[in-house]
Amino acid sequence: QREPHMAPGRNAIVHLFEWKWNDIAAECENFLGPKGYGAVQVSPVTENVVVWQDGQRPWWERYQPISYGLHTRSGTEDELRRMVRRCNNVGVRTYVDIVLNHMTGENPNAVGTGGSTAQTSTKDYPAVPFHENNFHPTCAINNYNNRDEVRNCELVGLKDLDQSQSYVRDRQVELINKLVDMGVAGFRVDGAKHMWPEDLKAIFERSNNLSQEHGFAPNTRPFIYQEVIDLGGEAISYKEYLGVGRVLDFRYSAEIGRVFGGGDLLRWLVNWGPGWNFADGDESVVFVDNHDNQRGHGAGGSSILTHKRSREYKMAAAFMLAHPHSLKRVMSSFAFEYSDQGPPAAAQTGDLVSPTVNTDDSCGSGWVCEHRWRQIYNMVGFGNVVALTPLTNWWDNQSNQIAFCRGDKGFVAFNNDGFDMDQVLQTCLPAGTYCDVISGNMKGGRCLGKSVEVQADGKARIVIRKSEEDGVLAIHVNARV
Ligand code: AAO
Repeated sequence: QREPHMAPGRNAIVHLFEWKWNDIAAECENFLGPKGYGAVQVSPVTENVVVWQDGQRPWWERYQPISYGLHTRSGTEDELRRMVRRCNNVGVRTYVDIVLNHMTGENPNAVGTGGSTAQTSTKDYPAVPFHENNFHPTCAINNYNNRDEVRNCELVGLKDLDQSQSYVRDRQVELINKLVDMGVAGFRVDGAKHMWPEDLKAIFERSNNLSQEHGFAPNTRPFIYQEVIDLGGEAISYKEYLGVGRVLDFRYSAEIGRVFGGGDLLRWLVNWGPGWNFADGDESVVFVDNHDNQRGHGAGGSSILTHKRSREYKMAAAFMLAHPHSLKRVMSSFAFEYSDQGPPAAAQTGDLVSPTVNTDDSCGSGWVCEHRWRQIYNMVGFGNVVALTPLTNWWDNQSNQIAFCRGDKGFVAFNNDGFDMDQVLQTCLPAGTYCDVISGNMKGGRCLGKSVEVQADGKARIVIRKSEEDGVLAIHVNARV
């Protein structure tokens, strides 16, 4: 089901990777709601096996369910329930990252975040319960050109559930419905490529309608977006999954990183969208980076831009959010030095540490919080102002300076050349003085960044110097001086 069910006027998802439920609830009220975010994707909610490795707990333990209880490092079931309600109350939807493909990997002493245990060598998970006969026989995925192997064997040794069994489906439908009844609006389906699309369809078709008690319209179905890594050249195509819901578009992530990382001229973005071999906008969810490819897992390799290359990253994120193509997801990370490194946590217990907030709205205590960077949250706001308007008046200098209008609501320009941009361009906006929301906020009617004077004919002098902190300028009708 492809409709995201966001509140009116909201359009972007943010992934608060590894955040605690209580902190997300507060973030919905203090920041996501006020800044116009439409939904939060949360880390897996199901109880997972605890993994200690090199004196710390890797982030990826969350992707190894040991039961369908809802007690994780992010908090208890009650805390999750309260979070979903508090976020819905301020117009922010919750999408749950759901791990249906598998349970844990091999683990001689498997104990979960809620105290459940499992006998992994015999595929015995008494807390669900799942037993050996609920799993596919053991075999490894080596060949992505063999669709049966990809779907019936084990992804990196994770015990592979057989979703064709009605018993397995029943347990998974129960999990989904428990979450939907809590007010959850959608699901990011982990490892969808490793399950048969007809099984996923059968499972999600049995989900309850979204909860009217939580403010959803009658007969509305949960939003589904699936992780199907398809860069081309493998047996499985993302198209097989469109009957279930949207797919995460990994080609988009790889290409936006390649272009803004300097691998191509910005002028070629003129036909950004299906012309670049992407899924259609209403079939996909797009992103600059995700929790895997920002650290070398999954797909995309070295072309992926992350917060570590902040200037290029902000330009790519601004372009994604300014452009009409598809539904956008913003990544919000914790700082890391190596790929297995877990989120900020207490050394002895592994309990998660909450993010702190600095006076400039950015985060501390080891959290990066890209979603709190002015250049990013103001472009989420820009996207809300220009929603549904077409892209018009494309301009470029045949190199790395580009600009375009979104109807008569917004205008954006980018300079990725090694020299200043200084041009008189058509902005499509009514005459007036506008505040560039990239270089500063509007505060008390004053613009703290650069101002742009739009003339009666809609033209304005647009300047982005190469020495500036950011290579973007964005103005819209809701930020007039
Ligand atoms: C951990 C340990 C393992 C251990 C295992 C079990 O790291 O050593 O064996 O536990 O004890 C995450 C981590 C894993 C972790 C796992 C469980 O990333 O390291 O394993 O939790 O704790 C494939 C899947 C895709 C998956 C991705 C990581 O298709 O679904 O691998 N992503 C999701 C989650 C992810 C999570 C899981 C799934 C599991 O987002 O966080 O894993 O729940 C090709 C295929 C892709 C495939 C990649 C990587 O990609 O197309 O489908 O992704 O290979 O194997 C070019 C190609 C591109 C290719 C890529 C990489 O870019 O164009 O197609 O190269 O070769």
